[in-house]
Amino acid sequence: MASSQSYKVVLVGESGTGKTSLVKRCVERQFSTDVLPTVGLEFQWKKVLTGNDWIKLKFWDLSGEDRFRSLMPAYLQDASAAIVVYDVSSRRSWFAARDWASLVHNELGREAFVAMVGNKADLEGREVPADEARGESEALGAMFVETSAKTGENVDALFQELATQLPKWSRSARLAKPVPAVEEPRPTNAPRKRCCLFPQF
Ligand SMILES: Nc1nc2c(ncn2[C@@H]2O[C@H](COP(=O)(O)OP(=O)(O)OP(=O)(O)O)[C@@H](O)[C@H]2O)c(=O)[nH]1
Ligand SMILES: [Mg+2]
Repeated sequence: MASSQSYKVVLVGESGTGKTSLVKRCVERQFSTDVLPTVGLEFQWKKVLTGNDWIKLKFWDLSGEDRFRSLMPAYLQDASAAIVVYDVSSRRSWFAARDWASLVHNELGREAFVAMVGNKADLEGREVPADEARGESEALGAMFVETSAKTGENVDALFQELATQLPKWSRSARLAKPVPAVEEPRPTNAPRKRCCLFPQF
């Protein structure tokens, strides 16, 4: 019988970069221009099939607003991975993303699985060149990918890659043990590894 493991995945990054939209695209297959800013924290989850195993990704989606910053240490506790989101049309959000990655590393250790995600790849007027972000992400030991929650570009690939890498990562790093399903919150809303999909990582 196929096994099942669950992992806590936190989404961080400047407000408005599209964290909630990425989760919504992944879980509900939808995109909305009317999505409201997250107040505090939102939970969602998604089961992803990798090989014979169902991997449950439990998303902790925190508001990017500064007033919620003090929640970060508690929020990051026991996280298996962090998705750090920036907006490719905002250099400021990229600088913020680098700060968020440092904060994640400080809280979870240098071995934390971090994905740097340049969202809104559909927009014209890019301010963050992909090559620059990829290079800096590699230097940070983070996976890198550009996505669009609007068109769906690379969104499934991102979460599929996460589900594929996390079991290997937690086994080898012995960092983030799968969290028992009984502890999971209810959803709201009513050494580095080489990735197969992102060979640059
Ligand atoms: N063009 C485009 N717009 C996007 C994309 N992703 C999100 N948006 C829009 O960006 C705005 C902010 O998206 P959210 O998902 O609320 O951003 P957030 O990071 O969750 O923001 P906070 O909850 O405030 O931290 C919304 O108007 C979305 O419709 C994208 O890939 N492309
Ligand atoms: Mg949000």
